[in-house]
Amino acid sequence: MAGEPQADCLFCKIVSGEVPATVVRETETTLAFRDINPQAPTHVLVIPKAHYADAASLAAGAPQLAADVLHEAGQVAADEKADRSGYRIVFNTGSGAGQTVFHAHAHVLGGRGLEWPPG
Ligand code: DGP
Repeated sequence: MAGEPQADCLFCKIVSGEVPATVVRETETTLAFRDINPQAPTHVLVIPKAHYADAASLAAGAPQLAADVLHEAGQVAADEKADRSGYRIVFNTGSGAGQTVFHAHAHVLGGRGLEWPPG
């Protein structure tokens, strides 16, 4: 059920502590941790602690929580000083767009020049 922990979800396991991660920020509702395969000097994932499969279902099912994730993404960028030169917040949505973990997450990418359009 949306919002409930999923036994087979990697990011739910990071929330519970079963799988370790390098956590950089935490609130009551969100967790931010470094991506295991960084694509930029700053590459942090911000997730809702509650399980939603992707950004759209998060926004539809829990709009305040979606706002919390966006707020924390901005805070991560400020903490990492990525906001000085610009940064990107990315929600890959669906396997065709590169989503591999089906627990909503914002990638916060910064610390280098970022091209447009993305690949
Ligand atoms: P996406 O492809 O948008 O679903 O992004 C999933 C990201 O999750 C990808 O950039 C790699 C990252 N990732 C996968 N497994 C782990 C893990 O065990 N720990 C951490 N910290 N990141 C992970």
